[in-house]
Amino acid sequence: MKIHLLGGFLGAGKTTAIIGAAKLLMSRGNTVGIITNDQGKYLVDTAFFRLADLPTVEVTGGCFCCNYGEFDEQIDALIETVQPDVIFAESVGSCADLVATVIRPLHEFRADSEVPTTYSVIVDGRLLQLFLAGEDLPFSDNVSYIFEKQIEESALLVINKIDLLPAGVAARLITAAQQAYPGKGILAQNSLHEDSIAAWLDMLETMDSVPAHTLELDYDRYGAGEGDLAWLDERLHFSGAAEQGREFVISLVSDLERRIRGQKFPIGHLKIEVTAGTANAKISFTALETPGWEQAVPIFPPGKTITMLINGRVQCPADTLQRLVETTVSETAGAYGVFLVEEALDAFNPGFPNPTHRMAGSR
Ligand SMILES: Nc1nc2c(ncn2[C@@H]2O[C@H](COP(=O)(O)OP(=O)(O)O)[C@@H](O)[C@H]2O)c(=O)[nH]1
Ligand SMILES: [Mg+2]
Repeated sequence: MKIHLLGGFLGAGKTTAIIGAAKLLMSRGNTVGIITNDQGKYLVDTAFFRLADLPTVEVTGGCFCCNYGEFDEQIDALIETVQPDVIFAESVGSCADLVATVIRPLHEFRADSEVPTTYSVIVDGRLLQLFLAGEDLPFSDNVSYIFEKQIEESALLVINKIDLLPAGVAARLITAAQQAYPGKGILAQNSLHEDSIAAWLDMLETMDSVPAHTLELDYDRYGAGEGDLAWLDERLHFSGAAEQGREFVISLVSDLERRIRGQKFPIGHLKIEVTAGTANAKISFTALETPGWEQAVPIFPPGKTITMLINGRVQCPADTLQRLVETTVSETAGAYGVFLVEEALDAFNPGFPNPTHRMAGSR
């Protein structure tokens, strides 16, 4: 068995890369299991993996590092249920210091500690380009500090969404990254493309992606950055949208995005999973615009209840985010004459990270 741990900022493409890799490995006859992780209780990523028929367990209510025992139990749960050849574990996008707090404890404490573990840090190529050009990222200084430290920690840096950059810009970015980070493995990737995913998997087979050094991390700044990003998860059911289900969903989601951006609240990640009968969609917004997202929204079968799961990580106070979301939902439901049931709602600014273990290198 192997464990591939993924880190990297919110919206960088971790879930997308895992789905591509899991499908590819399964087509080669491997058994795959997935562990998701986030601050709240109802996770869009888990729903999304399960919709893709991938065996998925989760660690909720905090990151792997602060819930190491739960992470360890979930590895066992996958071993008991699916006996995976490969486990992919996706960490919270605002998390850093995973080598010291997750990988070294895995090697130290697990009976199967000889299990090869890899660590990939995924970065959105467009944000990396801004960062290496010395421009400000669209986040507070403390949040940008987390972004920077995640990259610094990596031994394998995956520059993702390379397809969104013109070829010349992409080539210059790769050169700039190689110059800025000598000694790191650097891979440019399009996680929507099978060949590109295959190249990443080949690299994980052949290179040691776990750094031997320990990241120097100012936990005060890291904790402040975590706290700057409010978490919200909300599960909703809408009935009575009749033929207008698609328009209703598009109207609600665009209003939500417009109002958040209108307030100049930076979006780490805003993910929405919508299902009705057998139709479903995942809509995803990150710091940068997502043109054409409406195309992912199908026509929902009339008469079916539309269930929506919203996960937001937005730089603002949690109560402000909660009010904004609740107002948008109720106003849009009112405008479409849709009957709304709120099943669950939680919003908070995460507390200070307090890892279960922190083990310094060198391995
Ligand atoms: N064009 C393009 N889009 C991508 C790529 N990887 C991820 N995305 C999109 O980026 C958004 C965030 O991806 P996701 O995998 O959820 O990010 P995560 O938060 O790191 O798990 C989604 O809309 C994805 O479809 C890529 O390589 N190319
Ligand atoms: Mg994800």
